Amino acid sequence: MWSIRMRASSGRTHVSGAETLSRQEDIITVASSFLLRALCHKKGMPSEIVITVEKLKESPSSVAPLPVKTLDCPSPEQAKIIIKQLLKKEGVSEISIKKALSIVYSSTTMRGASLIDIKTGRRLEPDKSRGVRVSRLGLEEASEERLSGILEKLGINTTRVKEALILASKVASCPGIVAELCISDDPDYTTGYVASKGLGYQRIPNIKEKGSLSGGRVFFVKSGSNINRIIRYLEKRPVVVSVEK
Ligand code: WAQ
Ligand code: MG
Repeated sequence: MWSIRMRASSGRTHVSGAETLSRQEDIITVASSFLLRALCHKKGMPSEIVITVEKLKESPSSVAPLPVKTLDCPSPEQAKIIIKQLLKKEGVSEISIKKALSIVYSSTTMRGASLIDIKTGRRLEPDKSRGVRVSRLGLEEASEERLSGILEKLGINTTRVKEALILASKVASCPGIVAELCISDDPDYTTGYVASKGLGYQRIPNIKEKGSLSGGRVFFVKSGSNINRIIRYLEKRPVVVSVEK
């Protein structure tokens, strides 16, 4: 198995990124689809595109996809209420929720995710402007059709949903991470989610106003966790999502 990663930027501004795992025979197809994505991004033409193709040193472990649910939500105001309710259920404190909201609703976006202590609201990622980028994640080949089938039934079988669900399923499997909050930084994409092992993947429509440049991800971390270990898992540990028959 190979890890394929893409990052596109314009000066110091991050334009787009993507990562997946691939079999050797699919490297060219996957890498060119990432290149195409970088060249056609809504946020504009990047001035630099980096594609990394790297053979994995360890074989991936597999996790099940989180169960998917789409909530009713008419507005960003309502979305904030829903986010608070869900995160509270997972033991995230008021102050940590506030901090997270200020990050994901800010118009300065990061390339990766912020890590926030569930009690104190403190940010734990070493590089606050970049964040932590989850990498080395993918979908087991035999599960591709099964996952498409599940999402098809829900009317959401898109690359974006698939990639977000795969990411959320890896993140939820990371020891020490309690929950995740995500808003796309794409101005036209207004559905976000809250995810955790217990809550599953809960989609929130109208999480932001159409045209808004804000977006981001926050991973909520159990107090006292070993941060380096968490980052190593998120960035380096190969994980594939596998759907049972
Ligand atoms: N690791 C960590 N953070 C990431 C990663 C990653 N691999 N990829 C993106 N981010 C962060 C980064 O701060 C981006 O600004 C932010 O997340 C949003 O990324 O069910 O499209 O790729 O309908 O714009 C979720 C809902 C869509 C899908 C998420 O995110 C659905 C999306 P985007
Ligand atoms: Mg985006």
